[in-house]
Amino acid sequence: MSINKDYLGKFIRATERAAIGAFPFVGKGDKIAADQGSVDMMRNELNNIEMSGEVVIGEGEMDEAPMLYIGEKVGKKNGQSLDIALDPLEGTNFVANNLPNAFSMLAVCEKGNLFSAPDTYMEKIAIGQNLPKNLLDLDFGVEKNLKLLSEAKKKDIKQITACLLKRPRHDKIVQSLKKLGVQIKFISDGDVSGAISVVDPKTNIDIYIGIGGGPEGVLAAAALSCLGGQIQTRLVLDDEQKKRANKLGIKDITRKYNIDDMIKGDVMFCASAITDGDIVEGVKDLGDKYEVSTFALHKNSKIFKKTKNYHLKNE
Ligand code: VTB
Repeated sequence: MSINKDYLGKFIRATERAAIGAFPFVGKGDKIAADQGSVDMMRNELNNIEMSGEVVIGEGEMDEAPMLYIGEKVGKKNGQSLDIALDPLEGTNFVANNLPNAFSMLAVCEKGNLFSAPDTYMEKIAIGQNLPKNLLDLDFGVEKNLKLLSEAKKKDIKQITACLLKRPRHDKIVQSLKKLGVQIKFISDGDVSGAISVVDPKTNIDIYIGIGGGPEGVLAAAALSCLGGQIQTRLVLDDEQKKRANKLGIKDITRKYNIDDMIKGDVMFCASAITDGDIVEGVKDLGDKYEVSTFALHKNSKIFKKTKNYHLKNE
């Protein structure tokens, strides 16, 4: 089964409206207001879509009562049954501080096909397309993984670029990468676009590695699944989080997830840039309207596109 391709335009509109919702807060230092602006807009749009949608990755759990909580039903309850992972504002710091790479994004699978990762940390290792399936493994360690990648890509290890979040928890990985002579590209936040960069030859990034958010790992997996990339992940949980993971139906908390374990079957992915991004340009204020750019993917219909749409301000 496939997701009806007519949905893609509607999901593009949902991330574009969410990007517009956050746009007035660019550079205003208020992460919470920016997030709320994008959540409100995305929720409105999703509820206009003829689908029986359910949020499986969202803004939090029901008892915290946010909008777009995990389990919230969205849409007009009359179309295809779809599961949605969403992040109306990925990169709240980027918006607050007017830095590049803030996005509104979502991923959609048919009911039951999208891994409902808890909002905890997750180990991740991602590589691009045209490489042997399941080439790398989180348990191999940095050195073996980098050697395997360098052999498979027929590229000297010193020519390999690894992208990772700049965090003290990655000091050991960084040490190993430096020892191997690998080039490092640090990012300060926004590890969905960091992980996706492995499939974009323009970025020159060969591997994404390290610990980031669990929901962000699934969103990255959705995009990579459309584009033939790979990602392996494993949840990183403290005791309280183990209970939450259990609630989401995760029995084996030490399990490693390959991309097909997280994203089954068909998938759509949309990311609209709020501030200028490596993938697409940010929202532009054109006076009476906004110009919004989106990276939109649909696996089964092989649609991989960057689009630009205009939204009247008095809509
Ligand atoms: C990443 C990144 C997010 O959080 O998941 C990161 O994608 C991980 O958390 O944009 P820490 O900041 O605690 O390291 C963000 O940077 C912010 O949600």
